[in-house]
Amino acid sequence: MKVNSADIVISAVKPDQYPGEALPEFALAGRSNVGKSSFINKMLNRKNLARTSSKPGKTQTLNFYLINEILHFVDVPGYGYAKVSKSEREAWGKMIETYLTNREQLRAVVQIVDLRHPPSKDDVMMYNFLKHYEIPCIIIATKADKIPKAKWQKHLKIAKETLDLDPNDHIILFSSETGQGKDEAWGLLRSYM
Ligand SMILES: Nc1nc2c(ncn2[C@@H]2O[C@H](COP(=O)(O)OP(=O)(O)OP(=O)(O)O)[C@@H](O)[C@H]2O)c(=O)[nH]1
Ligand SMILES: [Mg+2]
Repeated sequence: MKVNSADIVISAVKPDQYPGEALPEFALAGRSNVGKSSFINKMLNRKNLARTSSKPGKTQTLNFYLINEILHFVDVPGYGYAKVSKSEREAWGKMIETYLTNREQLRAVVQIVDLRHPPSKDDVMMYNFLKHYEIPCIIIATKADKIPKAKWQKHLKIAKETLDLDPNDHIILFSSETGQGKDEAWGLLRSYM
């Protein structure tokens, strides 16, 4: 996919703020600091359009990006971030759940996991949540650049087993550093458009 234009449209916290257009939409999901915003930037060839940080908890709202005037990416706050208050965490959880379970435009969720480690309990919960609501999902195992190539397949297998991945679901090796997996990810996203 050749990205000619990519801009933030709105940072939303509730449904009446979501963009009104009926464009296909893809939302990110994943642990805080796993690399959701970095994934968006890599896919769009933009350095810091989606704000990233080495500290978890950077993304705090639902951030809608319009791409080539034909689709939206939605950046989402990460889960499992211990340093926010319980009430704040609950508010984020509600905001994300409301979005994921009601948004008609949502074509698929891109769930990001860290290839270096087995998926966490929260990752498994998120995956099961998507399955329960029959929301199509694409799993991205990112930060592949951080482990030797010889270990990729072993780690991928652990990720599949830990998530108990549906054989129909795809998991893609990815790196926001090197761009590995980018074409494959676009190919899959296209198939949902
Ligand atoms: N080496 C490497 N670092 C990455 C990769 N993806 C993300 N990072 C780094 O991981 C950190 C977190 O990235 P973000 O994209 O901000 O993570 P996030 O999931 O959006 O985090 P929250 O917004 O807090 O939920 C940053 O320091 C990124 O540079 C990757 O593929 N490889
Ligand atoms: Mg982020």
